[in-house]
Amino acid sequence: MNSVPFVPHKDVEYPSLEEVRERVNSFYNLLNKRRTVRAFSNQEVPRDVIEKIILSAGTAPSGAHKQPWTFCAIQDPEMKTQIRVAAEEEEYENYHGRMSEEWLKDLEPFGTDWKKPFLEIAPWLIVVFRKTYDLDNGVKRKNYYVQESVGLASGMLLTAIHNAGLVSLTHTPSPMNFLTKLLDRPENEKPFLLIPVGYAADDVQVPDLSRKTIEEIAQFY
Ligand code: IYR
Repeated sequence: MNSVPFVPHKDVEYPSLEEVRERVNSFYNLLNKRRTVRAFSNQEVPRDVIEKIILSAGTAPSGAHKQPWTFCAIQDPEMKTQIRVAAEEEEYENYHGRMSEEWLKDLEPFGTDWKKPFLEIAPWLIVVFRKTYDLDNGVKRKNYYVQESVGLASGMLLTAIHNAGLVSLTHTPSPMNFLTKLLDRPENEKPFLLIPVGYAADDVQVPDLSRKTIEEIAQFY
């Protein structure tokens, strides 16, 4: 049997309660400053930074440790233009009939429309793909809890981007299958999220939103 040996977990820590409190506070304060941004600067971000952010996302837990994700990082201007054109074609249809009145009303506070200039302006686009199954020399291998696993990895990707001092947008042009084609991905990969990454534009504005309270989001038993 091809079993994986167990080894001592050397990196386990036993911080004092005081330190635990300090850490939960400072991490919350950091994450609470994250905002989704729709106006990017074209200032470059080097590839090694993006690689480390992707490696951070790749530390996420996954069903049976299958790591069912591929992160496509796009810097090439021509490819970004192709993605913008294809995304705007879909979004035009979404905003002109495919989205319900209720949905359009819910989006009003964000000022979104079918135009997606950030897809060309942001220095990087990261497209997260979920691997519905693995292909092992043409043989199909099952993956488990793919949505959950890729959702976790994407959350960690956004956290790593924010921790780096960069900004991101969780963008979901719909339908997204044009990304499979443009990026030439195999049939076992489905687009999950399209995430522009970079620096915010100098004059960036965000909607004045508040987050739910602990009472609203948690129940203790
Ligand atoms: N995908 C569209 C619409 C959209 C939908 C939701 I839900 C949002 O939170 C934001 C936008 C777009 O990107 O404009």
